[in-house]
Amino acid sequence: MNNLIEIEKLKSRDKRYISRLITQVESDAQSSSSIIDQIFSHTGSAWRIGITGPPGAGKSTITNELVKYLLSQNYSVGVIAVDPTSPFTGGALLGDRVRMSEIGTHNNAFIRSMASRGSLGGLSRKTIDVADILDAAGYDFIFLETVGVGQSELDIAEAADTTAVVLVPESGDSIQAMKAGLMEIADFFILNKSDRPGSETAFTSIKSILSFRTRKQSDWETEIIKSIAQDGTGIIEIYKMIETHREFLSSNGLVGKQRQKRMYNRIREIISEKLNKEFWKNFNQQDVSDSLAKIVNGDSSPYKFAQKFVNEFLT
Ligand SMILES: Nc1nc2c(ncn2[C@@H]2O[C@H](COP(=O)(O)OP(=O)(O)O)[C@@H](O)[C@H]2O)c(=O)[nH]1
Ligand SMILES: [Mg+2]
Repeated sequence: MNNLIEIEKLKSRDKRYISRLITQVESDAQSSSSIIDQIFSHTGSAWRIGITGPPGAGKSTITNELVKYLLSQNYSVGVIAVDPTSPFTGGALLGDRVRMSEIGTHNNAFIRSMASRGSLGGLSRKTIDVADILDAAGYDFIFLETVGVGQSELDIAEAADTTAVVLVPESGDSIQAMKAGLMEIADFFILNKSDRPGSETAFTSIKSILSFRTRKQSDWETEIIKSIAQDGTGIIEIYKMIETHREFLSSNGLVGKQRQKRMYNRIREIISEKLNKEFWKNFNQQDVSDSLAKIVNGDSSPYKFAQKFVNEFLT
C-alpha cells in the first residue's frame, strides 16, 4: 500500500485513520518502519504510563477509571491493552473489550487491545510502535496495560515514563512480585481490592520489603496507594502520583535520560529482529533439514551446527 502518512489527519485524531495505521504496524515490519520514520518527529509529547501486575489484579478497572477521570479533566487518552493471548483464539479478552467500549466511544479516547503473541516479553516492538502513533496523534496520556508474570514487566518499564505495579491483598502476590523483580521497575505501587480482607497486612509487608530494596532513583520515594478500583476509591490519588512522578523526573532532568535508555533497548530489539530475519533468509530448508538429521544421529552438535551457519552468514 501507499504509506505516505497524512500527518494532519493523524493529528486531528481521526480514529479510523489511526486504526488503519495500527493495523498496518501489526501486519508487517516494512509498514512499521515506513510509518514510524514519517511520524517520529511528531512524537515525544505524550506521557506514557505502564500499568502492570498479576492477572485479575484490577489493571483494566483502574485504567478505565483513570481514563474516565482524565477525560473529565479534558485530557485526551490512548490505551493499549496487551493481553496474554491464547494461541488458540488469537484474540484479546472479551471482558476487556466490553469494558473498554464504555470509554472507547468518547471523542478524546482511543482504546486498542493487542495480542502479545510473537514476543517473549509482554510488550512487543509493535506495541511501542502503536504508542508512537498515538503519541504523534496528540493524545496527552498513553496507558500501556500488560500482565506482569515473570519477564514481561521488565519490558513495560522500557516502554513507559511512569510505571505502576498493581498488587492485591490475596495469595502472597506482594511477596511473589518482589521476587519477580517488580520492585525495581515500580515507580509506585497500587494495592487494589483494599476492600478485601488482609489488605492492611499486605500493605505493611510491601512497605517493609520496600525499605530494603535498592531504589530506582535515589531521591524518589516509592509509595503504595490503596485503591478500590471498582468504586473509584484511590483513582485521584493515583493520578496525582503520576503527576508527582512526572514532575520529579522533569525537574531532575531525568525524562530525556530515561527515554534515551528506552531508545537504546528499542533499537537493539529492531536490530535483533532484522538480523534474525536476514539470517534465516540465507538458508534453504533442505540444508537445515540435512544438518538436523546429522545432529540427531550424533554426527554433529547443536553448537557446531550454529557456528557453521553463523560463519556462512558472516562471509
Ligand atoms: N473486590 C474488588 N474487586 C475488584 C476491584 N477492582 C477490580 N475488581 C474486579 O476484579 C476483576 C478483575 O479486574 P480486571 O480489571 O479485569 O483485572 P486485570 O486482569 O488486572 O485487568 C473484575 O471482576 C473486577 O470487577 C476492587 O477494588 N475490589
Ligand atoms: Mg486486564
